[in-house]
Amino acid sequence: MTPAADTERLPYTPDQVAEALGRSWRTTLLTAHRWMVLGRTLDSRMQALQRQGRVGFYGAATGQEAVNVAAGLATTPDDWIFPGLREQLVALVRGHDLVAYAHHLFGDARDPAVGRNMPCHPSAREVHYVSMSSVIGTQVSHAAGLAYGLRLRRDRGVAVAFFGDGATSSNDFHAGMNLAGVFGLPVLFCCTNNQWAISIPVDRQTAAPTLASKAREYGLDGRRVDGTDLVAVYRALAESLARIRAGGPAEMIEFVLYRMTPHSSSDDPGRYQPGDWAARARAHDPLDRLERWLRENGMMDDAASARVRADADDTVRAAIRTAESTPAPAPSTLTEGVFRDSAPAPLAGDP
Ligand SMILES: Cc1ncc(C[n+]2csc(CCOP(=O)(O)OP(=O)(O)O)c2C)c(N)n1
Ligand SMILES: [Mg+2]
Repeated sequence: MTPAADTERLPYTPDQVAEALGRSWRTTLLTAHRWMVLGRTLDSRMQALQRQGRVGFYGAATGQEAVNVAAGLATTPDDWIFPGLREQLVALVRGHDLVAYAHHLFGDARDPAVGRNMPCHPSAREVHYVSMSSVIGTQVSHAAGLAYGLRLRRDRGVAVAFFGDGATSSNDFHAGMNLAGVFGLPVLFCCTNNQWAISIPVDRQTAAPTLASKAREYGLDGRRVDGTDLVAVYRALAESLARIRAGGPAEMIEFVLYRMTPHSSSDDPGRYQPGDWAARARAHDPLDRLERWLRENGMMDDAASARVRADADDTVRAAIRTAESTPAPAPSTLTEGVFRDSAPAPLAGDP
């Protein structure tokens, strides 16, 4: 399976970008750049902290920031996000507080889930960001189910499900796509094809010519988009969301991109990736591509870029400092919200 057309830089004129992003295209690009830098900064800090033993686990989204930021900007508050492992930036762009997310990463007393979930598995009710299910592919059918509810309630929202290339081999992918197709549900399936399911490359995962082609077999529109091109990603998402919001059927977009980090902090890709993978992935870095375009078109210089990076670094470090100095959840919280009474009475005969 070949990736989307390789391009050295975003091949657009400013007029073409304006047409793709609308009247406030300059603000959109600069806002997207700021968020992409924030995501990149958070990933690199958290990976270092995990290595230092300060957080238990981390799954980076490095290389996938264009999709996450564009999704955060193109969706509306009515929409619902069903993430995989790498979409936390979508929640932040939609308004989830970075400090709250840092509390979650440290599993401390102010973590909205009071330390019950693995780090990197947040939920953010206020921005309709549903808790990630670690069971690969299940969010595809969860999203279709919620979309069924939205249809019944005549709600304007669209359910947006994110899942990896590997997830397209799961039972739940089949169940969710089929349900969405049969009932014409308001759901947008976003496949982030980073070309690896841990150690399994995408061409060992499926004999289908593309992942987007799978959608067509369920009667849905399936398109491939270069997931490292912020403009193309934003336009594709905005167009699909508008069609679905207007009553159109579910759609799937396959975003082709490159996993630039290990699968997670528990992985060693040196054992299975070809030696030139890292260099190939770096050549398709979505942040580099956007920043180069901004510089070539007079919208960014060294000073502005350094400022954005310094701001992101300050913001991320401050959030981490706050979370790291927060105590662990009290042991008594273990059963709160789980049982009606604070702890179940021991069974007769228990020691
Ligand atoms: C049902 C199930 N099988 C296996 C796993 C172990 N597992 C965790 S992540 C992963 C690969 C996922 O790959 P992909 O869907 O491409 O997403 P990516 O991690 O690349 O974003 C696997 C097999 C799991 N969590 N759930
Ligand atoms: Mg993958």
